[in-house]
Amino acid sequence: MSGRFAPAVCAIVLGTGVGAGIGAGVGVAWAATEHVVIQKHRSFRPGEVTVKAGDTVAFLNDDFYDHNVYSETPGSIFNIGVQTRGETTRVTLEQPGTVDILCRIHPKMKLVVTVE
Ligand SMILES: [Cu+2]
Repeated sequence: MSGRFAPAVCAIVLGTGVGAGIGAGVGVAWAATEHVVIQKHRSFRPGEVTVKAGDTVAFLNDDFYDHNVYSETPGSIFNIGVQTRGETTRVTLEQPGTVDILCRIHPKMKLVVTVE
C-alpha cells in the first residue's frame, strides 16, 4: 500500500485501540506500562528491567527494612525518600539509556533499568 493511504488506516487502528482501552478501564490503549520492582531481603527483584521511555517503575518495599531508592544517572535523577514496609512509589523514566538505581540505606542494593 502506498504512503498516501496510510493515514486512513491509522485512524481506523487508533479508533479500535481507544475503544478497547476504555473497555479495559484504561484511558488510552497506548498508555505507558507500569513495571513493578520489589525490594525484598535488601535487594531489588528483579535486578534488571527494560522499559520504554515514558514507562513507570513502581517501587514496592516488601521488606522488613526501610529503603530509600534513588538515582543519580543524568537525565533520570530522582530520590523517592525513605519508604517503610508496604509503601509503593512510582517513578516515570523519560530519558533513554541505562539508569543505575541504588538505595541510600543499603549501598549493596543495585537495580539497572534500561530505558529504550
Ligand atoms: Cu535499602
